[in-house]
Amino acid sequence: MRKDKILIIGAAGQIGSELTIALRKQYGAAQVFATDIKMAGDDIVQGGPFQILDVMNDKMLIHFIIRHKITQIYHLAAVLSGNAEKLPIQAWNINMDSLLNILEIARMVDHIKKVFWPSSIAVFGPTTQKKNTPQLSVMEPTTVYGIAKLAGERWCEYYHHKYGIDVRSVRYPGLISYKTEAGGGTTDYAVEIYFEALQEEYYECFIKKDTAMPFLFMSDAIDATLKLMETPEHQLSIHSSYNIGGYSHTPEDFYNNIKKHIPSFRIDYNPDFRQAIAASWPDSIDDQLSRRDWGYDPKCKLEEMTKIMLRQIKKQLKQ
Ligand code: AKB
Repeated sequence: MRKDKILIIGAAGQIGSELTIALRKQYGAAQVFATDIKMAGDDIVQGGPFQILDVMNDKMLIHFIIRHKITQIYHLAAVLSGNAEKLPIQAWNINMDSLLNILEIARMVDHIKKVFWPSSIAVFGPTTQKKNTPQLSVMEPTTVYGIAKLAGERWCEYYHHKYGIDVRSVRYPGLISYKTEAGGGTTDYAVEIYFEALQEEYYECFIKKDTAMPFLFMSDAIDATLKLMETPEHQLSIHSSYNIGGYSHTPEDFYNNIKKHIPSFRIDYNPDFRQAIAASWPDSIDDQLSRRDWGYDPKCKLEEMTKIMLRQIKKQLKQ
């Protein structure tokens, strides 16, 4: 078993709740310290060390990291795009200050070897090439979440160049998962639609039917994250954040796919403020650098994903 000791911040969230389980399998449960500002699910709390921890409290954070001799940090806590638009300054403060807390601690504490921090397709904006968006591109995000992610990427690269911090990141597209419902994002409709299809056989979608965005199933997102973190540092050419694509879909694609399994499923489109956010993001992503540098290779396409989502949510609803 490896000696790494891993801290996960945001272990109760959409990514954290699945990444914690995957990391515990890989490193051993006792080595992975799951934390969040709120209580996590039973499998996280009972499957290994869990503690309530606020990433904004830098004194408690550094104390925790030194006491447990943490060597890797996964900082997943964030206010997502939709919620951030409602409280822009608070969202900026939380998203930026928490990252800077982690980067500063990584600079000061010798035993921290690696940091993972997620960026997002939200770093792009309406002036970016929409289809097959390149790694290096025009970046003029129009959301507070996107502005913070772009600034965060710059800080990660700055800490890498100036202090040699090994911080790694990917620009996640919309993530689709059944375990924890997404919270406050623009791509959340693609999770909600499955829950509503099974519970109500009806969904009112807040994005227009033909607006495309890139999506990735959670198992591929977890796989990508672990792969990037395992790659020898000298193979990495990007120290801000890597583009990772997935599969480009519209709400209508999800609807038509679900309808194959639930013929009575109905949908209405009632776009809200998140439509403008979705319209400003890329349709699809060029991820050739991720494929070349660390072997990114997503597998789960829409048909397969729909089968898994419906099967797993049905199981959950019965419990
Ligand atoms: C959101 O919709 O805010 C997130 C993201 C794409 O970063 N899922």
